[in-house]
Amino acid sequence: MGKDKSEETMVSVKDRTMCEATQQMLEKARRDGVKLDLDRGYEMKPCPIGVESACCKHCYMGPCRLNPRDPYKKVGVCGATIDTIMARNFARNVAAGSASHNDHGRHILGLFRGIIDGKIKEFAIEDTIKLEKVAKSIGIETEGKEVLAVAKELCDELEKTFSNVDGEMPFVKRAPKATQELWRKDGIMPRGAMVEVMEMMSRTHIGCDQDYNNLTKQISRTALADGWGGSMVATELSDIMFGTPSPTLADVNMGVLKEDHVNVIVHGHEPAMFEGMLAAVSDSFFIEEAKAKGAKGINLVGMCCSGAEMMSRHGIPHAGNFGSTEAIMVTGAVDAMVVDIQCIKQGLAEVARCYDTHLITTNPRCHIEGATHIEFEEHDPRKCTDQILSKAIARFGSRKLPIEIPRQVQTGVHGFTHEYIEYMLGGTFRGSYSPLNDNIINGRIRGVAGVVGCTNPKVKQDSVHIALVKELIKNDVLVLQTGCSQISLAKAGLLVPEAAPLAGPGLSEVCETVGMPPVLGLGSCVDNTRILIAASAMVEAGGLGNSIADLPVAGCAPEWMSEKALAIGQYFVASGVYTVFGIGFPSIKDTKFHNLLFDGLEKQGYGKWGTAADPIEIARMMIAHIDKKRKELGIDKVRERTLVDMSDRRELAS
Ligand code: SF4
Ligand code: MSK
Repeated sequence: MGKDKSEETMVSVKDRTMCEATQQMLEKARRDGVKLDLDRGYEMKPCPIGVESACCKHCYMGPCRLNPRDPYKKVGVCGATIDTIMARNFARNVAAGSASHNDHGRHILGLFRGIIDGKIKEFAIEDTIKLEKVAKSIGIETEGKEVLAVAKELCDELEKTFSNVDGEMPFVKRAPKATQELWRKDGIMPRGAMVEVMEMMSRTHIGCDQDYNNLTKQISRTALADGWGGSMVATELSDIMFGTPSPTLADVNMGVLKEDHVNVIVHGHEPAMFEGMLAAVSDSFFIEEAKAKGAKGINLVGMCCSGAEMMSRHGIPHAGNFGSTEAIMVTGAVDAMVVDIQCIKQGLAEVARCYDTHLITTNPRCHIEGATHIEFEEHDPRKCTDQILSKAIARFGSRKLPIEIPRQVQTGVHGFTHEYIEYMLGGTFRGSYSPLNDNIINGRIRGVAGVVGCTNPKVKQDSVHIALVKELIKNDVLVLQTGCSQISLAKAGLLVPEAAPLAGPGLSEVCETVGMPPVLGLGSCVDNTRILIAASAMVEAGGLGNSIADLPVAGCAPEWMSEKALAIGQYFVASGVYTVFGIGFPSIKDTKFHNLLFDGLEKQGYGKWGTAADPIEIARMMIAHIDKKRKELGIDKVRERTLVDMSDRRELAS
């Protein structure tokens, strides 16, 4: 039988992913005649006009296509220029990303309110110390008040994050004063998320805002409403309700599946359903049921951001990131994959069908054709979780397909937070960011980088994350990670203190003294807000300038794919951080809009965007920015003195 065209063009599995477990499953899927996202991504040839954001379909006089090679030659039917078209497209991406995180945050707030009102009894307020700290951070007086009274006040105040139509979002108070002043001066202080997203959508309608400068202001405001709004609400209230993470050992990769157990994977973003599943799997009734079917027990594992959050908080094993969610079902060992919202590929339904796995949607905002829907309700979690477990146990009992579980498992330390960084470096009694700042000022740590975000089948899964982070730590840049990127590096074995020798001499000295890894995992993609708070704490600790834009820090999403990633990138840029995206960026080089994002914003006192595909090039750009900030702060000379190499020493001695 002749090969079909797609088989002829198929590249080696080693070129599709760095992850050996995913390679093994991709190979098996090909043998089984099942197509995975990793191959679909290779075969898809994106529209060359769309990829550069040179087309508009905001009205039906179009769609209008401009020429990315000669972008000012033509305008749309309505007269829209390339700058307007790119700015409006970017604006709607950011609005969608911000809406996703705010929707997540709003539901977490609803759960918090349900607990306070006594309507939800299955969850509780776990971390009262954090409750008090967060309340105080936005000016709520806590002295002499009962826990529930403080919680109620915090809940009412945080409601404004979403519902405000005027004024300022509550959590913006946590940003450095100078950063806040810049936002006020430029009229981009976020009010409420709903109004920002609504205004962004309205301003990008045909015939409304057609000045890329003015559009960019609302783009920043909508993005800030994510980072300092819904995402921060989600992170902080999840910590308060489910416990603030602290470093914990956890296993990562497909080898966490167990052939002799009922395997249940939870994948998505909101922690409530996963927490509900965690409570249900320890019910002796289900353990006995599983045993009656010949299983040794029930094995609950996470994937993607839900997984990263539960791993950070409870040490639950993590089976893989976004690029492995289809591949893992090829093992045949997944008895149920349970999903809630965001980053759930529709392709999972077909792969689940091929491998006789239950794909179960649980959230009213995310149904998938072909999946079973069992709705999760926070006031009665067991109604949903028990049905899921019964299905998974029954599937275990009737497994027909051969099982093949890749062996790879990597143990690492996860669960760092901005609170823990403060404690780890400053100790219990003098917890502060001053020791971190001191190490930056004395040059042992050159700067701090946030490396975050998705994997994307346009590039070899995990490869850019791993090469970039290795290059950064080698150059004494401390790396903070979240989301799927954290899982890439965990699989590569860098989230352990033993990875310290891979770092440059200064960073490895700090890691060895403190006993920390050179790469700190902070959780899921909403937990990028932990990086915002850490950056604000660095400014407050002193010696590194007055605003986030002054800090020797940089960010990167090297294998990004989602609109949420663009919203995150823009809130970092608008907060003052140089942010580099791999894969490509939806704007055309040398256009006015592109130049504003990649240069003009920095001149206005913000961060700026950068883009490059090669990980070493990305690292070089980030390090150059960190060094530029060190020079502006006048701490560049200290570093040169601190990190003398052997030949310098010989020279000094002679
Ligand atoms: Fe074309 Fe203008 Fe309509 Fe966009 S808004 S599709 S550029 S006519
Ligand atoms: S899950 S947004 S693929 S990090 Fe948050 Fe991963 Fe990116 Fe989704």
